Amino acid sequence: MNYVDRVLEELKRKNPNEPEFHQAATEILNGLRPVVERHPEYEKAALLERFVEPERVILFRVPWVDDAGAVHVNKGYRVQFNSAIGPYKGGLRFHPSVNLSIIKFLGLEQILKNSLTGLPIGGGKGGSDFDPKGKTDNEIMKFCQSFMTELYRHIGQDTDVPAGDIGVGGREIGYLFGQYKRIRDEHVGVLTGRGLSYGGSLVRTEATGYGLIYMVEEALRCRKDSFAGKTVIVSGSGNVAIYACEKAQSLGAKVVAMYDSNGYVYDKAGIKLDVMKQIKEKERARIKEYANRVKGAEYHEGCKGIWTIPCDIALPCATQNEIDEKSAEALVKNGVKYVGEGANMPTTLEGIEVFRKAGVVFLPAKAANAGGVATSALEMAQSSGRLFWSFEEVDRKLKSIMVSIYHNMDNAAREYGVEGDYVAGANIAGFMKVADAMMAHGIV
Ligand code: NDP
Ligand code: 2IT
Repeated sequence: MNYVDRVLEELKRKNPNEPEFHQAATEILNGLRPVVERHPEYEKAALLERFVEPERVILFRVPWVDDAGAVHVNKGYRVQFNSAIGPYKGGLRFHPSVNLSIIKFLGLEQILKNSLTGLPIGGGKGGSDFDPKGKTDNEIMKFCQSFMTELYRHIGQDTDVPAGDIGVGGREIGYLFGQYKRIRDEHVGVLTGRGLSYGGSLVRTEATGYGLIYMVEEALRCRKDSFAGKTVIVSGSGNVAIYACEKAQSLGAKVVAMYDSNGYVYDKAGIKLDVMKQIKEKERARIKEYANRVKGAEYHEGCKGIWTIPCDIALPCATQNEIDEKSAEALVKNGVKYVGEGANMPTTLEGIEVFRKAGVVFLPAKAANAGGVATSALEMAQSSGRLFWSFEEVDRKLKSIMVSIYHNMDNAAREYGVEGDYVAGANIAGFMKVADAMMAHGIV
């Protein structure tokens, strides 16, 4: 049996019941087949076996008391996956679906994503099965304080630097930072996505969505095309989705549909982002509200239908596996030309295959959504240097990072004989730097 197949088989045997982790590992290792063929020394050093095994997994109890005085217990996670090229870096996800498989898939992806940014950050991920929906501000604060009361001992500005992800935004980072500072008595860049008054960076809020659009824009530009006049679907209506929508609209695209986990809105005239921001960012209400407020907009229960709306460009920005084989087929049938993944692993392996066969330009998550973590690394740089860069300066750096990532994955795909296959290209380009560092460090 060849090296990659053997490692994948062993991984599935040693980590049963972790389907998301298996899926991410399969996608990554399949892309690395030509690399390990060219580098037999990797197999001798058991490099892939070490690469897919987290350096450390931390699991902890998070007890908290709600406003009515009832006691709740959630699970807390931090997977410190790989620190070969820098301190562990990656978000925290608060969502009832969170389990070890999901945190490990996200952590594994994060290693290569962070490497692709070209900045010195390793890979990690964490979170909790806590459900922030319907909780009061006080309950969110209580939960965040309890979570940090355990997490603080495992993180540090040169060790592990968490940030946001699903269910963790500016408000949660504020509460987490407040508790860290109180326990450690240190005002340092231990978390990113901080508020601007206490060490945050301009553009971090917009970074993942803007970065996604900068990459798609570069892919369009290289094909002598642009966003102007394109019909776009953006799934989700959270941090990534809102700022992807904003930047796409500013470049002349028409975003016609978005969703939350209950259903989608279809607005043929183009999403009114000020209304969407009011509902989602300010009121934390359901997307259904949009159709009550905007004339001509339709609301449909359930999410899947969004992918049957004709579009030129599809940007899944909500969660894993939101585009399955059927949805991919519907998109292709309706003429989709570009798919840019704002969420992590939003397309199933079968869905990716449908896009590949149809010749859709497919920009995979670890490249396309790297703008968020790249700007987190810029926040870390500003914290260490006690600096504060202007919006324009951070935005310019973000754009140049996204354009470089696009060309690095494009070149890697060419170099390894899989031209145009950006799934393989991103995996290869991200892996080479990590592999080099791991080889230099010896067997650790
Ligand atoms: P938010 O919590 O701000 O928003 C998440 C959005 O996705 C909400 O609209 C939410 O709907 C929807 N959603 C979540 N789960 C589901 C589901 N099971 N089915 C349908 N819709 C769902 O998160 P972000 O915008 O920060 O994250 C979105 C994606 O982008 C994630 O995959 C994340 O890992 C990825 N990402 C985020 C980065 C960041 O900087 N924030 C960086 C790189 C990637 P509802 O409100 O109903 O739950
Ligand atoms: O998936 C991701 O890259 C993030 N959630 C952002 C991580 C970060 O550290 O900014």
